Amino acid sequence: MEWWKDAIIYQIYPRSFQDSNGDGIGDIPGIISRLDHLQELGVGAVWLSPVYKSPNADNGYDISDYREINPEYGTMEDMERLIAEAGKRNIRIIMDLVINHTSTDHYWFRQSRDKTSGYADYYYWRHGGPDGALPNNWTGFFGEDCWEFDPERCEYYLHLFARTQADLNYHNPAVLEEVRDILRFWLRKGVAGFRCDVINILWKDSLESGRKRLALTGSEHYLSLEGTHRILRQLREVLDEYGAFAVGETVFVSPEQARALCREDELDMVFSFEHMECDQYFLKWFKRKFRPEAFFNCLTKWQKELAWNALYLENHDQPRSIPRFGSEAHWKESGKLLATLLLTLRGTPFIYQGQEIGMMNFDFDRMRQLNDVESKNVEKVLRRFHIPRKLRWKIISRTSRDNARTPFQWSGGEGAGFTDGRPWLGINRNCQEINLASQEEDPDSIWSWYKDLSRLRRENGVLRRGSFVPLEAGEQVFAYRRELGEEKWTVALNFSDKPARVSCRGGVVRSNLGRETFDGNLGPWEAVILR
Ligand code: TEU
Ligand code: CA
Repeated sequence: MEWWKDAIIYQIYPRSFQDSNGDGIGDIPGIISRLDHLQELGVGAVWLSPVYKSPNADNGYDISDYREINPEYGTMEDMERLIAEAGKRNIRIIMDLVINHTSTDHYWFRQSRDKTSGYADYYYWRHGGPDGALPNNWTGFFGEDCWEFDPERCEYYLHLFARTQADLNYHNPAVLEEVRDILRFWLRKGVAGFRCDVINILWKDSLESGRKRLALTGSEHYLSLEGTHRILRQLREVLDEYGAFAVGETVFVSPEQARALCREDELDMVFSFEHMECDQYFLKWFKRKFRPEAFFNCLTKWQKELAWNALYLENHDQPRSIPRFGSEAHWKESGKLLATLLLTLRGTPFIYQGQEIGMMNFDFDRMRQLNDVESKNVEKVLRRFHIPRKLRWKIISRTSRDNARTPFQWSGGEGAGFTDGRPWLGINRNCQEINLASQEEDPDSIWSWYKDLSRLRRENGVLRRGSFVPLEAGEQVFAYRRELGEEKWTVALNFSDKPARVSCRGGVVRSNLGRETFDGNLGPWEAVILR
């Protein structure tokens, strides 16, 4: 039963969602206290970013025990209560499965430092070359080397991410068995499935040096290889024992590679990244002016080339979408326009916490306010290239993942209703203007629009299951139709500060400018849904 084709899924970054015990860190009891908010939004599932035991080098994406809850977030009883309380509201829980790597605090890694232990080759250990050369020339995702020397074992271990995130070696069959057991452990607890972290890089076909690249040298040895498909098929066997769901986070996939991953015997859907690259040059750190037409053409390509898409504009790795794809000057209209895009395309929409109230990028002004390991590592690289401090800050601040990780703004008061303690990451001072409480009573708010469109989608199969028919993808306007049987709905979105004209017509179902009839004229940042 493909419940995930009818549901809207909400992503929670637990550290920043709701603190319940005043330590300034979001936690599971806090999430439970906010389930009515999610029910009101009409979500069918929550993707919970990692809550497992972790030293927090990468805020939980460095796991030291897959079967223990990080005490900062609560207890296993809290987790079981969350699953139960969500279930009472028909909200499924999806766990974040991070199995490309573990923390170097993990028992397996600590044991593997001893060459004679049964865990010796759970990871990739290699000797360096002569005169201290690293085992190969690969470069990592966080801008640093991929090899760290361990003085105990006197060898290097591979880490494509932070140095305390050691890559697991799937050439060792014991590793996959351990992972299958971890899936069963959580499926037996009643979770509905998993969001699979960087799942298309699990299999490394060799550790040979690769062709020099500007980023990710060596990625031809692990990106979307056949070995990864073999692993996914063995994970799917366990998922099928429980009728469970899996969405893959698949970096750099093409539609063709995505199709090869989205199959009965592998993943249900994948997050692609291409539409998130329309405001950058070769790397996300080198921003360029957002190009709406490229964005529309990319979305159209993926709508046509994939039977089913995971739809997203924000997550815990991406800056906020209104300043990026919309307009700060037209904050409310463009926030609603982006919501309309997300909730009327074909696929499963993912709403990231705070997106439903139009939260914006952080208001920090210096590096020491940041937490994100990726931002800190990249800043070190820029420093090595003698980039001056002001320019370093400009490059980092526009792209840093911390933009999406500032605490949820529930209300305008001290602590924004997130905490009455000292928050682990700064709360945006705009919480006076942007917060849920001030929007709940306002029928014209971004929050009200998300709720309304969520219901519109729930009540109209054409939005959930209809086909996608492209109409216009120009400098300003993106227009498309959704068709199911006799139902033909048109969506027209003006991604610009200037009025626009479109040829499509119809009765107005919704307009974010409150228009009652439609004559083909779209105001700045106007979104219309026509029938
Ligand atoms: O992200 C994988 C990843 O490649 C992103 O970090 C990407 O490089 C970039 O940040 C977005 O363009 C996953 C998790 O989502 C991320 O939070 C983790 O840091 C990473 O894997 C390691 O687990
Ligand atoms: Ca807390």
